[in-house]
Amino acid sequence: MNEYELIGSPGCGSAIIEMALRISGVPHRLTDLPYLEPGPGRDRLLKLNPLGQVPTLVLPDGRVMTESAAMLLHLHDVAPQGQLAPSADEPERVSFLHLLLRLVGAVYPTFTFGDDPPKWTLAGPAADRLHDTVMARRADLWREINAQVGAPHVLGTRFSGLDLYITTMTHWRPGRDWFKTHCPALMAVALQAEKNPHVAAVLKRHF
Ligand SMILES: N[C@@H](CCC(=O)N[C@@H](CS)C(=O)NCC(=O)O)C(=O)O
Repeated sequence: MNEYELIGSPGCGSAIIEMALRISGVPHRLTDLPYLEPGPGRDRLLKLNPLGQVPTLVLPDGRVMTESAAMLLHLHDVAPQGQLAPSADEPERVSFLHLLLRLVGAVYPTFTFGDDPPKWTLAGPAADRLHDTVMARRADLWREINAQVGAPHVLGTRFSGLDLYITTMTHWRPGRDWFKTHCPALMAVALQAEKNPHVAAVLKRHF
């Protein structure tokens, strides 16, 4: 079958890749799963992605990608008309790479380790401490990124896949009221991104 399969779940980071697929006009189908619930869906997901995470992307030739940043860069390779990433000769490329890796390498893991601390440590004071320290780290990271973003897009006048991360992740904890107060530049980027009808349609489906 000559289309991509995006395995995702409502409200998850798969929304970012769903937006990227739509904006780039790449033929795809969506498989939504209750990814944490035992069952045939999770069994299949674990075969494709041993971490059991979404998004997981199955390429038309059957190869599997399990990292959203890699998917974004790949979609830019196959459909550059989507403008998901600045090319190597564009000056915005440096900020793009830096912030993309900051989002997936530093911010995203705060959800992995902070959302359900007893999964990683003993329930009780150790879990409470892990939760509190990870939340503080997340707030520091968002403030740091807020200080680096341009307007109206993360990269200034140029749209990129970074805008898709921001508009999706501002829907996650600590939530949009917190962003409005503490990270107004990020909030402005998120609202600008929503003006794209593909982004708006995906946000409506997920949140
Ligand atoms: N580094 C991955 C992170 C993906 C991720 O953590 N996804 C969440 C859902 S939004 C998940 O699957 N969490 C379950 C888990 O980590 O066990 C990416 O950027 O795609």
